[in-house]
Amino acid sequence: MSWAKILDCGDAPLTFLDNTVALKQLEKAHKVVSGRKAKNPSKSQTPRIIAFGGDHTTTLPALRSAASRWGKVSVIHFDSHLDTWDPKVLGGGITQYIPKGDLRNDVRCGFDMIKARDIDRIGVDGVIKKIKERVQDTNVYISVDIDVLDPAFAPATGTAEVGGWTTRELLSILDGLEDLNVVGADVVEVAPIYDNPGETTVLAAAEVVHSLLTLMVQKPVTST
Ligand SMILES: [Mn+2]
Repeated sequence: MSWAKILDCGDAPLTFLDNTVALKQLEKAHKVVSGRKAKNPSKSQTPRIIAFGGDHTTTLPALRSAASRWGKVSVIHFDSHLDTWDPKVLGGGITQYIPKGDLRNDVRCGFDMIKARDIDRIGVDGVIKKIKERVQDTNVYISVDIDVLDPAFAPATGTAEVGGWTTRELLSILDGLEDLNVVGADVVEVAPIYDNPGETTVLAAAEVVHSLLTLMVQKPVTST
């Protein structure tokens, strides 16, 4: 579509010395794009951003930034992990598995869940239908942790989990989300240093980004 312009905004400056400062840096960097309004709302679109991780922490400041521009946003979160663990329960561990209370906190955060194996029961169309029923016509932020794919399709990630989706399944689901008001997105947890010589993971990630971009281009959204 001719109206869309795509711009590489480069890397966000990020300290590794202090997580709190790092989160603020990322939010500030995100706002370089999401802080802008459409120059002329009748003729141009509000800038939207797709961020690349980094680990999944990068989604939190991106969401804060997106919310400051768009107000309430629905989050569609593709991941083999919940990522909603209560920090008080989790303590200092980053990948520590806490069986009790995990789901309780996920529900408290407002998430509904579609499990990886549900796709065998309800199919790609069933997954798309459930997502669309959930978010309806709200503004949507899509976060894709590449570990939602099976390690056969995305080995280059920090916490791979077997039994995930194929790349084709994920792409078909993303493409099925056309008509949603996608106001922001990210692809995270890609660790190219772990990739194989065929670069399976980065190829998958690039195609996921392409699908996300297509969703944004197909459905212009303008903020007030
Ligand atoms: Mn994950």
